Amino acid sequence: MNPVATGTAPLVADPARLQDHIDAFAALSEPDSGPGVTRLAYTALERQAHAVFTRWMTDLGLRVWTDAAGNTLAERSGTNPDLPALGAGSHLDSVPNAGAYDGIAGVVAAMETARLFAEADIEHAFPIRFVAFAAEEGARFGQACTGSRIVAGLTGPDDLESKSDAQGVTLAEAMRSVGFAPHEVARARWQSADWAAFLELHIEQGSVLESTGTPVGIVDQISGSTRIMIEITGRASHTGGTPMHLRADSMTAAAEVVLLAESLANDTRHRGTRISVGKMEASPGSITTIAGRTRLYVDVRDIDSDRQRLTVAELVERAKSLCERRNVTFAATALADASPVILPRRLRDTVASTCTDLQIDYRVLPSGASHDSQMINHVVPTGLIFVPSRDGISHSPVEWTSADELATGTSVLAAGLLALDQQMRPHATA
Ligand code: HGY
Ligand code: MN
Ligand code: MN
Repeated sequence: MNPVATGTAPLVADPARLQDHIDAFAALSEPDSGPGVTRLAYTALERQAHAVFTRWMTDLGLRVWTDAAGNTLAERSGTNPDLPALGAGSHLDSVPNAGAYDGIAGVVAAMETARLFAEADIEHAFPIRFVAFAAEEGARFGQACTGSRIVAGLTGPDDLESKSDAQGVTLAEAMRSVGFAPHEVARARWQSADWAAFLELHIEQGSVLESTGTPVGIVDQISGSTRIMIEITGRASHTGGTPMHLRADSMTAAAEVVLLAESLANDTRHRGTRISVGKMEASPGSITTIAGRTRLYVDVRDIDSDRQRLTVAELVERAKSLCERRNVTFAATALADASPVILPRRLRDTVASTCTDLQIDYRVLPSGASHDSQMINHVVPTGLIFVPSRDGISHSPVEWTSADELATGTSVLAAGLLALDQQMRPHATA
């Protein structure tokens, strides 16, 4: 093993190898699911992606296991097995019709880091665990970061039984369908004593890095998100026979709620709040029937916890009264709620000094998207490294990050882990 002295030649990630791995994961997509990548939480395809990760990491000689939540961990031994682990990783599931980089970039960067350490026979004191999280996307069940919430103790068996997808399949049923036992997820919990620090690399999913020409972002805070389903019930009736003044139209009420949400987010009181309605279901969904019932799925994001929750309360209150005025009924159901998180300064500073040592420009910025880092930071001090997203687009087939940009971020990830390994050693074994 080569001890990594400070100032040794930096490990340089291989762009072509990174791209090959990105392409291999991107190929694992639901057949006939339309453009982009569709690999939803707790599906056979997600498990196929974990099997690929398992194979590649096993081939590198790491000890690999999958926990009760479906997260896969690969450990490279350190010289001092009594030390807690350093970690790196991200998620392998996607939203429907996604790009190829959200989550995958961080897993591929972790894999490349493990390969660089193996090829250079790098010595580190702390064991290092490379992690592929399960079920980070909330697209299917509403709640984001289920795999990492479970290890952080933020989600338990009851949650898993109560959340379901558009087909009525619960999170628990989906877990069972791919071989996991929801009632046993507590076994996957991480203990703070077992972990020293964790770094996630992720695409920015915004346009700050690209617009400022900055190759690396270091995240200081991650937005929270509150997600609700609003159900508006009117009266289905004939679109030709029912005069306008005799209607109880749930779709027109829903349209007014969507515009209300947008106006709230643009209100000067809500400078950082982002409210979206990305999904709406009208029934019976016939062109010749006035919509009797319309469901809206609302996502409220903010880096200010109070403002996030107060905005949701104001939206619900004002939407309810507009429905009363329109003579339709209103009901709101909570789907998921995650608080904003401020990531530890110490890790940010380590990644920042790593960038400086590597002469790589960086920028500290908040994350509008949620991440596994947000959850595991409850158990282990976590850092989040961003690489640029072209045109700031994500959750879309046109999502893209160049292999060179990913290689730059990966080199920072690898060097950052080794810097933490040096910095965090107990003095006795330094
Ligand atoms: O929804 C999010 O922010 C993340 O992509 N799960
Ligand atoms: Mn993601
Ligand atoms: Mn995502």
